[in-house]
Amino acid sequence: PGKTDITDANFPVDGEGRTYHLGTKRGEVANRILSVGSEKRALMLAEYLEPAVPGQGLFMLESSRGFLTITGRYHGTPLSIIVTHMGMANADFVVRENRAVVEGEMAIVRLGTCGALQPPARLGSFVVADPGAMLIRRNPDAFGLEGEQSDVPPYTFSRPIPSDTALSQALQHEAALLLGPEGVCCGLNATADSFYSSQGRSTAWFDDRNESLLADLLCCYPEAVTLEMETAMLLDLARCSRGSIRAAAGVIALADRTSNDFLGADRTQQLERAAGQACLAALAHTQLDDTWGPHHNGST
Ligand code: R1P
Repeated sequence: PGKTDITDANFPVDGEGRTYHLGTKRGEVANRILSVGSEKRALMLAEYLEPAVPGQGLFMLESSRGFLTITGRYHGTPLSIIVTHMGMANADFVVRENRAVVEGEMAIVRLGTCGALQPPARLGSFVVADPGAMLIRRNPDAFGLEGEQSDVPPYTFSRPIPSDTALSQALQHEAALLLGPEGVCCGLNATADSFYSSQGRSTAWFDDRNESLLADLLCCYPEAVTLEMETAMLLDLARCSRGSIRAAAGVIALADRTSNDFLGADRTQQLERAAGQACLAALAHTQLDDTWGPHHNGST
C-alpha cells in the first residue's frame, strides 16, 4: 500500500484508511490475532488456516515495513496471524494499529520463544505467561563515563502486569492436549528491552553493568521463569485498552540461561507447530463481543 496521502499526523492512515506501518485497513484483520516473531513461523502456522471465502486464497499483505498480515479462518472462526518481529516497539505497532482497524472486542495471543530461567521452565517447555509478565528496562541515567560511579540502578524492574486469566488457561489446556501435560507449564514472564544488556548477556564491547542482573531479578521475582522481549508490552496495552483487548502469551523455551544449552532447529519447529495450533484453538474458542466499540454506539 502507498504511504502517500496521509491526512492525520496524530494517528496516520492513508486515503484508504490503511495504517502507517502495518498497512492494513478495516475488513482485512480478524478480531482474533496470533502474533508471532518471524515470517517463517507465520507462514508455517498459516497452513492451518482456511480461506475466508472458499476457493479463494488466504488474505496476505506485507507492509513496506515488513509486517505480514495473514487472515483466514481456523475451523470456521475468522483469525489473523501477524508477524510482529522483535521487541516492544514492534509489539506496540501491532497492538495499536490493529486496534484501529478491527471492530469489536479483540483477543491477541503471542506465540514466541524465550530463555528459560528456572524450573518448571526447561529447554523445550511451552510456558504460558500466567499470571503475567514484568518489564526489565536499561536505565541510561545510570551510565556516565566508563568507570564513573553512579547511585542510579542500571536496570529497573516493573511490577507484574496480568494476562487474561481465561485466555491463559485456555492456552494451557489446548497446549496440554497437543504437547502432553509435561510439555506445558506457566509462570511469570520477564520482558526485557534488549536481547543483550537487559537479559544479562555481557560482552567486553559495552559497559552494561549487568553481571548480577539475573540474580537480582530472581531475588526480586523468585517466580520468574522466562525471559523474552514482547509479552509485557502486549499485556500492558491490553490492560490499558479500556476493556477492548484480551491478551495472553505462550513462549517456547529455546535457550536454557543456566546451562547455556540451545534447542535444535527441528525440535523447535515441531514445538512451534504444536504450540501454534494450541494458540489458534485457544483464540478460536474464546467468546468475544463483536458489537463492542465506538463504531457501534454512535460515538467516534
Ligand atoms: C530474540 O531472539 C527474539 O526471540 C524471542 C524474543 O522475544 C525476541 O523477539 O521471541 P520471538 O521468537 O517471538 O521473536
